[in-house]
Amino acid sequence: MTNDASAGRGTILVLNGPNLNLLGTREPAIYGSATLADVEQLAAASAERLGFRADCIQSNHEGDLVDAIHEARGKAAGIVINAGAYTHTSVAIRDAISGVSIPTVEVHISNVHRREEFRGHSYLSAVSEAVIVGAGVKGYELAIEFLADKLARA
Ligand code: CA2
Repeated sequence: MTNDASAGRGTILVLNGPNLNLLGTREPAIYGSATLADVEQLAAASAERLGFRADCIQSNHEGDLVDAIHEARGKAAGIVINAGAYTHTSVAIRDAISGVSIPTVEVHISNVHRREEFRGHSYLSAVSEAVIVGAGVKGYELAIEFLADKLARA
């Protein structure tokens, strides 16, 4: 979903990875009750409030996420990414983030450090400006606020 209402300060790409299309349908104790559409609306409203446009993309495919990051070059001022399980496996997404030099914030809805040990390692954290975990879907709003603040100071 793209929100075209306000693009004064540019676009923030909001990327969601595998299985996040199932948000709100199962596992509410871990991920809450908000749906992906709710998350994208929250991101669009947060971006618009701060003078940006949110370009929201969800894919279950690693290469699609890599392509979306590449396509952000010259278009997006910042990236918010919840790469889902690819967080813990994907050197390709890490290299894409590092290759485009766009300030990126990694978001996880759940507190990955309170869960299985494998979720405690992220390939993306070292190439991200900030990491927000365990704040629920509010994490997307916090990430956009962080990027807006950072871009205002750049
Ligand atoms: O906490 C997060 O945001 C995660 O990125 C979510 C991923 C998980 O693999 C990461 O370790 C942490 C999984 C998203 C799956 O979302 C579902 C939502 C409802 C029902 C089933 C899956």
